[in-house]
Amino acid sequence: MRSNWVLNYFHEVLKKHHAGYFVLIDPEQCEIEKCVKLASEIEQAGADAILLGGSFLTNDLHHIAKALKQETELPLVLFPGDSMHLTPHADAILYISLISGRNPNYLIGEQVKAAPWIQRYALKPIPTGYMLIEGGNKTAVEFMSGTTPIPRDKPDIAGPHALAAQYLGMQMVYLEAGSGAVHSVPEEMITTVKNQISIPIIVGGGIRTPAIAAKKVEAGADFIVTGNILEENGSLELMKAFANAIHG
Ligand code: 1GP
Repeated sequence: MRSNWVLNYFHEVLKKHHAGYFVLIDPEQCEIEKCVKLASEIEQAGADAILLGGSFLTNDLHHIAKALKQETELPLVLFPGDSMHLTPHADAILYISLISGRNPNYLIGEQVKAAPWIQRYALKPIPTGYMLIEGGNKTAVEFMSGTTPIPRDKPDIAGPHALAAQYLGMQMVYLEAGSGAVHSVPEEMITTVKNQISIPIIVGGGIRTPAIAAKKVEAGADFIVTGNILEENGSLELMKAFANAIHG
């Protein structure tokens, strides 16, 4: 039995719905009143958790996380760009290692700097193999991490990366095309990865319609993340449509 209640909750979501829906709030784009309203709508829409994070941060994460937490019962999960993106006002953290890259700072450096703070803040760490997949444009995470994404037509390269994550003991794999990607992660790659691992797969980046989200789930995605599309067009109806498409 896992002692991490957020990870347990994710597995309960998968038992109940087969696939889950995370909505990403980028604190850098967050005007507090708008974000608090969005958090409440995310819950009403039937999403399963809120991810909070981005590649670059100059806003006050403590203030934003505290306000979001007061508004919603959903788990608030940090999705950090680096070891400075931490706050005690969240429930958990995707403890990501950028395994598609070969930059030691994002493989282990930031994780070491963050570890004592995660302990101090009593955040539940969710060890996650983070894989950047070419999405048709240069994304913030590619630039900030100085790593090369896996080519989108090379599922045979993605598969062993995901398997290595599982063998290293990671609890999830995140296939990331990057926020605002022109092309989302190809279904063929999702299926190839799915066939090689048994830990849940998160897929995000450039997913703009519920129909596309449903295709990713059909291909093998366990959790779908949307960010930009809601920040741009944030609407309860659209989020409901995503939640329904993903939950089937
Ligand atoms: C980015 O996967 C997330 O890390 C979400 O991407 O903003 O393109 O939906 P979008």
